[in-house]
Amino acid sequence: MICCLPLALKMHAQDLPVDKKATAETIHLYRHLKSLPQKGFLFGHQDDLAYGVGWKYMPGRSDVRDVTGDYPGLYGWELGGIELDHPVNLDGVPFDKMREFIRLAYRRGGVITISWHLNNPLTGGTAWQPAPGTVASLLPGGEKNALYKSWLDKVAVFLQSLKGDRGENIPVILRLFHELNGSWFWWGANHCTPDELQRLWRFTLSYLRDEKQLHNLLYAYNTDNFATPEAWLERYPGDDWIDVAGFDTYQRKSNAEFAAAFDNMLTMLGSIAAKHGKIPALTEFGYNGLPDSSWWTGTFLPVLQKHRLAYIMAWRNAGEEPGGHHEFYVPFTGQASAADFVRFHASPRALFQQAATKEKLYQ
Ligand code: BMA
Repeated sequence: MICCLPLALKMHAQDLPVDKKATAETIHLYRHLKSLPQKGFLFGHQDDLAYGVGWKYMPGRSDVRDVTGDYPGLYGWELGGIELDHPVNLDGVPFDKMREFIRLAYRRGGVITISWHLNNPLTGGTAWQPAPGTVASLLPGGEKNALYKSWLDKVAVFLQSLKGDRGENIPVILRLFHELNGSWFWWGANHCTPDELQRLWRFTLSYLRDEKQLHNLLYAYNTDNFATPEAWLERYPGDDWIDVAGFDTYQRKSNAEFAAAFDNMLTMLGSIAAKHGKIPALTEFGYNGLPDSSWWTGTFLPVLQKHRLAYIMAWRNAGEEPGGHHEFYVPFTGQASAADFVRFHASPRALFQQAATKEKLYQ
C-alpha cells in the first residue's frame, strides 16, 4: 500500500495529529483511535506483561490473560528513572525488557502508552516532591533548562529505539505531566501557574518533535478527577498541542458515589473532546483490591457503556509491596471479581487484544 499512502494522507489532510510529520503508522493509529469509540474502547493495563499479583517476568504471562484468555488491547509503561540512567524504572521494570514487551505487543497489534514520573530536576527529589519555581526553572532561560533537555534526550533515545520488524518506529501515546490538576507531583496545580505549565508542555513537545525529530508520538493531556469543563481546561496547552483528551479516576467511595461522579466526568470529557476534535480516553482507572465481586459489570460497565471512549487503562497489578501495601486493579486467577471480569471482557464494546488485532490499527 506504500504507493497509495501520499494520496490517502492528502485526502485526510484536515485531520492530522499535532505532529504534521508523524509516521504513516502513527497517523493510522491516530485516525483509528478517532473512529474507534463508535465501536468500543480498547482495554489497557499498566505493566501488564512484566508482572502481576504473585509473579514477575514469566514470558507470555499476564493477569488479564490468565483470567480472560485474552491480552489487553493497550499497554501502559513508565519511564521514571530513565532520566538518571537507571537500568530499571521506578517500579523495578528493566528498560531493556520494557522495549521487548513493547515490540511484542505492537507486533500483535496492541497500542502503547507511556507515562513519566520524572524526578524533580530543580531539587533532585522525586516526582512527588514539589518545590517552588521548579517548572519555571525548566523553561528556556531557566537554570535547569539544560538539565531538563538532557533528560529529554534520554527519553528520546528510548522512544527512538522502539522498532517494529520492518525497522519502523513504534507509535507511542506519550502521556505528559499527567494528573496536572492535582498537587501531588511537582508539575501540579499548586506548584506552577497555568501559563508556566502550558509553556513547559509546548517546550517539551517541540523539543521531542522538532529538535529530536521524533515522529512516532501522539500526545495525551490528562487531569485527575475534575468538577467542571473549565477545571479540565484550565491548563490545556491548546488544540495544536494535544491528540488525546483524558482523565484519571480511582474508586475510593461507594459504588453509587463513584458511578455518579464517573458518569458526570465522562459526559464533560465527551463534549470537550468533540468540541476540540480530540481522542477521548480514560487514561488511568482502578478500584484497588477489587473487593466487590460484581464491580466490573455492576458498577463500571453500565456507566462506561453510556459514553464513547477510544481506550481505558487500569493501573498496575503490583501485588504485595514492602510495608504491607497491596495494589492491584485487574483481577488475577481466583480473585473475587475474576468471574465478573470475564463477563466484562465479553461485552462487545470491550476491545481486548483479539479485537484490537482485527482492527489493524497501524494500517
Ligand atoms: C503509583 C503507584 C506506585 C508507583 C507509581 C509510579 O500510582 O502504583 O507504586 O511507583 O504509581 O508507577
